[in-house]
Amino acid sequence: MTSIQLYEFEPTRSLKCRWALLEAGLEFESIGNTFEIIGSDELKTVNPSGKIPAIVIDGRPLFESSAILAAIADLVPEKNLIAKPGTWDRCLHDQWTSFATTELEMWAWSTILNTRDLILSEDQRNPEIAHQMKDLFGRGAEVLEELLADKDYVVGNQFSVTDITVSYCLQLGAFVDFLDGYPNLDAYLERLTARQHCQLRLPD
Ligand SMILES: N[C@@H](CCC(=O)N[C@@H](CS)C(=O)NCC(=O)O)C(=O)O
Repeated sequence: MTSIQLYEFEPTRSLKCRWALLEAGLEFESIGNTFEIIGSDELKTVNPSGKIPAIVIDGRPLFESSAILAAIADLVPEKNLIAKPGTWDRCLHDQWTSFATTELEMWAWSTILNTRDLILSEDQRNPEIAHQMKDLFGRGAEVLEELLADKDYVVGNQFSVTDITVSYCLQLGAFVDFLDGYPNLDAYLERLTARQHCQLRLPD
């Protein structure tokens, strides 16, 4: 049996990895699940930046949530949680994962960092950037709104870990009120949150 240790803290990006592990039906050990795990010496042995999520699979450490999701999905090819390596759909997985993290998550996360007392101190924060970030987020959201006009899922029209990444990035946008006026994205998020193992928590 594959041995898996997930370094996580519930309200963070690690929820994507927990969601993928549950979809995969893989047993895993949860390590941390407190704020104190972030930046700890223990975590730095797996991820030198001290950030979560990080994972150890059969003794091999891996960090970056997108890489972790692909690794989890590839452990259970029979579950079709990711397009097969070498296919064009796998290229599309890479495309949309990169798109979501750089064209959506980046702007929403920057807004969260600059408007909330989380990681940056008050003198380091600049809440004024929120308007600009919303505009940039909107450009990415428009692209996905169009893509999902006649599709239920991002790649191959079936659920995959690509949807975990994309929906998490959209959810971050919803938290900072960037997601008004996108009916297809609303329907997509509702579809995903209806899944038994979904870990997204959308604002009311
Ligand atoms: N690109 C990384 C981002 C990891 C990340 O920034 N994690 C946050 C929690 S969501 C963290 O641990 N931040 C601590 C810090 O910035 O010091 C990924 O997707 O895994």
